[in-house]
Parts: sequence; C-alpha cells; structure tokens
Amino acid sequence: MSQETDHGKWTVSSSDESADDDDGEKPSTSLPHEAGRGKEGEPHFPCSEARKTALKRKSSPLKHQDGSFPEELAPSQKQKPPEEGLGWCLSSSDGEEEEEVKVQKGKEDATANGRQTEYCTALKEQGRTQKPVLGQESSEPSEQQVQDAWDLLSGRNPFRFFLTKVKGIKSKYNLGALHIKDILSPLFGTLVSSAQFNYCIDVEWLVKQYPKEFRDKPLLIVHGEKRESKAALHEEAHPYKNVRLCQAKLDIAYGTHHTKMMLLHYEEGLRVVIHTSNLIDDDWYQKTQGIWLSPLYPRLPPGTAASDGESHTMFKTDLISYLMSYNAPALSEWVEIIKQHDLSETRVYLLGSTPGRYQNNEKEKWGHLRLRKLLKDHATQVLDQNSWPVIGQFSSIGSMGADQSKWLCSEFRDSFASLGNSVKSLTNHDIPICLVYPTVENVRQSLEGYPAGGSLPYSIQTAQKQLWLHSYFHQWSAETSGRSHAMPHIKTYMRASPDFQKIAWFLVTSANLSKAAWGAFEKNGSQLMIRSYELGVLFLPSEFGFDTGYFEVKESMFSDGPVSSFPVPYDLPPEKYGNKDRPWIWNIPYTRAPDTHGNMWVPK
Ligand code: K8D
Repeated sequence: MSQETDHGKWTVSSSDESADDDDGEKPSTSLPHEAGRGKEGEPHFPCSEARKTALKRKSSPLKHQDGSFPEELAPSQKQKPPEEGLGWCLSSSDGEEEEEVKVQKGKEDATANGRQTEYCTALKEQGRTQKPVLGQESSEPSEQQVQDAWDLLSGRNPFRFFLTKVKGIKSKYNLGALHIKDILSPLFGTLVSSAQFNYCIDVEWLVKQYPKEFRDKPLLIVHGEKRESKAALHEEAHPYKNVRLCQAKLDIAYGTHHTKMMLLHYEEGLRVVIHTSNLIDDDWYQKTQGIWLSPLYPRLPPGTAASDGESHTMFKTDLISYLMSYNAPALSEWVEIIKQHDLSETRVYLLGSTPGRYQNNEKEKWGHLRLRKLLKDHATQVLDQNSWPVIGQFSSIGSMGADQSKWLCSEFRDSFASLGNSVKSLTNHDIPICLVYPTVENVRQSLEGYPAGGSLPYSIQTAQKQLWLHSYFHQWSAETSGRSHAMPHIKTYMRASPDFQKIAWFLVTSANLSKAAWGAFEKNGSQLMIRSYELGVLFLPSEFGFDTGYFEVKESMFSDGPVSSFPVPYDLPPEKYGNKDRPWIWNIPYTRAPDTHGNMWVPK
C-alpha cells in the first residue's frame, strides 16, 4: 500500500491477515482491568486497540514540535466530565439562556450539565397512563421543558430520529439532541428493569448514567466478549449486584457483537432504543451518533394474545425473532416482556444481522438480503431511479476484496439498489455509489483531534489491499447541523435523488461497510454468511403517509421546514475527496500538522 504520510510512504508487511473479513481490527484480548491497574491511559474496560491508542494518546499527548496552532485551529479546553448524580434532564436551572461554548476561542466549557435544554418526553406521552412519573422527582420540570419535550417527540418529530449531544458546540446545534442521561431520565418512564446491548461497555460509567433512583434496578448487559476480556467485564460488573451479563454466542470467526440497543421496561410500559453509541463516556461526548427512540409502548391488557400489539411493519415479530437468535435464557425473559406490550405504533422496520450461514427461507431474514427484501416489498419505484445514488456513511471498513466486482458492486449494490419489484435490477451497474468516511483532515480538525480516530478503526492492513475503494469516498461534512467537527460514529445508508433533495429510504444502524456486518454469499449465492450482530431501523415513506415513494430532505437538521421532511444528519450532496485527501487510517502516524489540541498521532 502507499498511504502517504509525513513519514513518506508507509507500508506494512502482509503478516496481519487475521482480521481480513471484519471491519477494523479485533477487540483486544488483554486484561484491561489488571493491565490498567495503576497505569494511566489504560482503559479499565475491554475495547479495541484503536480505542486504547486514543486513550493512551490522550493521557500522554505527543505535542507537535512547533508548539503553535495553525491559524484556523485553536486548542479546545479540557472539558469537565459530567458530575455524578447531576442528571442532564433534572436540573433546576433550566429555562436559562443556553450558553454558547466557544471552543474556537479556547473558552471554558460553559455548558454546565444542569443547563442543557431538557427534553422531557415521557411526560406528555404518559398522558395515556394515569400515574404522573414526575411526582417522585424533587425538581419538577418547567412547563417549557414539557412543551419542548412534547414538540420534540411528537408532532414535530414523526421520525423519532435523534443525534447525541455534543460538548463544545453552539447550543443551537444541540437542539433536539440527547445524552444517555436524557434517555434514562425518569421523565421518559419509571424504570423497572433494563437491558443494554452493546460492543464496548464501561460498566461503572454506565451505572452512573442511570438516575440514582434506578441504579439498583435489574440491568442485563448483552455483550460479545470472550475469554480474558469477558473475565475483565465480569470483574467490572461484580460490584453491582443488580447487573447480570449475557454473552452473545459468536461461533463464526472474526464476528463481533456490535448491536446497540436499550430495552427499557417501565411501570408505564416499554421503550426500545436502537442507536450507534458504545457505552463509554467518549462515545457520548463529542461525536455524531444516531438514536431511534420508540414510542412508549403500553402494556397489553392481561390475557391478550401474544400476537397482539403488532405494527404494520411487523416490528414486534422481528424484534422477538432477533432476540431469539441469541438462544439465551436471559433474553427469553425479555421476549416475554415484549409479548406483553403493544408495539403497534411503530413505523420503522427492524433490520438486523445475526451470525450464521443462511439458506432458503432463512436467507432474507438478516443482513443485506433482508434490506433487499424490505426494499422490494415496501419501497416503490421512482422516476429515473437508475440515476439515484446509494449513499453509505460509516465509521469503519472491512475488507471488500481485490476489486469492486467482488462484493461492493455485486451483492451489496444489488441489495441497496433494490426498489420495488422491478426487473430493472439488470441495470444496477449504472447506479452510483457514494461512500462517506472521514478524511485525515476531518479528524485532525475535529473537536477531539486525532484521538477521534480511535473510533474510526480502518486499518492500514485492510486499506492497502483496496485502494480501488477509495475512489468512492466522500468527506464528512455536517455544516448545517453544526457537526462538521463532531466525528461520525453513526452509520447511515440511503437512496437519494440525483439532486439530493429526496430520499427513497433511510437507515440508521450499527452496521459498518463490511461483509462481516452485511453478509457475503457463499456456495454460489445459495447461502448468506454473516459474522456479526448488528441492528438498525429502516424508514420507508409509505409508513409515514407518503405515496410519492420518497421523503423530501430537510434543508438542515434545525430548519423549521416541513415536519414531514427527513433530517439527514450530514451535508448533501456529499463532497468527493480532493486530490490530497486520504481516508483516516488509525494505525499509521500523522505528525506533519497538529490537531485541535496541538498534538500529533503516533500509534503504538
Ligand atoms: C468499533 C474495531 C470496531 C467495529 C465497530 C465499532 C463500533 C468501535 C470498533 N472494530 O462500535 O461501531 O470501537 O466503535
């Protein structure tokens, strides 16, 4: 490979072949808990080598030689972590003017926790139930908060699609954004028990994200750690008697448990949250992450059939089927809870991946063939659809083979380019593909600086084998949502019109651009092999009352615009990489220019 850096051409031996099929590298199998003892910059939770490098570089930064910052960049201040116990949604100082955090000028982060605008969703939704959740709280939310919450999650947001709050940007760009503490706030419901599905989990941090009164409620953590890192996770969880762990089986090599979902069982009902953030502080701090919040699902009357409470999108059946695929007793308990609830208001389709080799009637249950089926059955043809590009946006990339014909422009495009039951799929080869992934410059100029690259684990070993792929690449840009400098860990896919004003569908998911996540054909296409667990939700126009076959794209995440237009979380049209642009690759050095903290990136 010839990725040019400040060190000239950076090449590696081809000895690292192990992770060939996965996105990025593997979770480390060292014992972070023990290895971390007494040592700065070592995480106390299992995570990837890329993330370890980022944590190490943050605790022992390598200052850029000239010690100055380039004109356009200035160091951002060290921002204080949220104080324990101070819920983002429970402050008494709400209603105050939100303060702008001027990172560019290096000012102290003035957005104290308690001053975040609050989105007190559940309150209005609980109109259906008799018991006001808020009665138990010491600080009642203001009418304005309730109104904001109502606006946010009801009439004004039919899609229920959110981004995470970002520290250090103008507060207007955090309107309608959520922190994990918002999601877990009592304003969303009175928690009885919960389940957290995720990849990278800091148990101590996670428990602190729950309001004090819910911290000892039963919490099930569903993860994919094995051996030493599983032992480390158990050690982490040991002090919390209410925390149970469930190891997702991963029988196929190089598979990982990427699914990010919360099941929140309340006195008032049930809520499902499908998102893209790991359960670690870094992922909820200065990144662009996606969240879909279900409505508050009411409990069905006792004695109703388990098949009741289904939505037009078959969400209940599909969620149960996804959970059953783990074959885990702890999840059967959650299936029982789901069966007791009415999920009929759900407007999205569930789209998951679960490890296995699928044939015949199982082939279309998961991965890209599931997407293909949904788009054939429930999306409609649009005029000139062959000129409508497929756009993929992700934070890691697996190995796609020696050229585009191997996977990207064959099975991947055939699935993502499906629209209605046409015979036109013969002409899929015209359909443009745009891939959005941050450049080195995007990362360097980001709020986090180079350490943001710890969650963009595209490796040199993978990249050097697929230089052809990079010609599809477009920069990360999110000016209209004020998030150009909040690096994406969100993954989205959509089909846009040639002028990018319309989209035929939109998907937010944990699935990166990899065969491990989406599946790859085996046995001449008679079998789909999937290595990892992934989960996302698909938005189709027909479910939101459009018979045109498309959504209008919202002009910006914050424009008032028609409520019916879709809030795409980055700038359209995507901008191609310039001649000098390179995709961010985590395991090579960048020393020529300092990042926003004045530092360089030297992994290892
Ligand atoms: C991460 C190392 C990874 C694959 C997926 C993810 C994710 C991460 C790494 N390969 O959670 O999306 O560290 O975020």
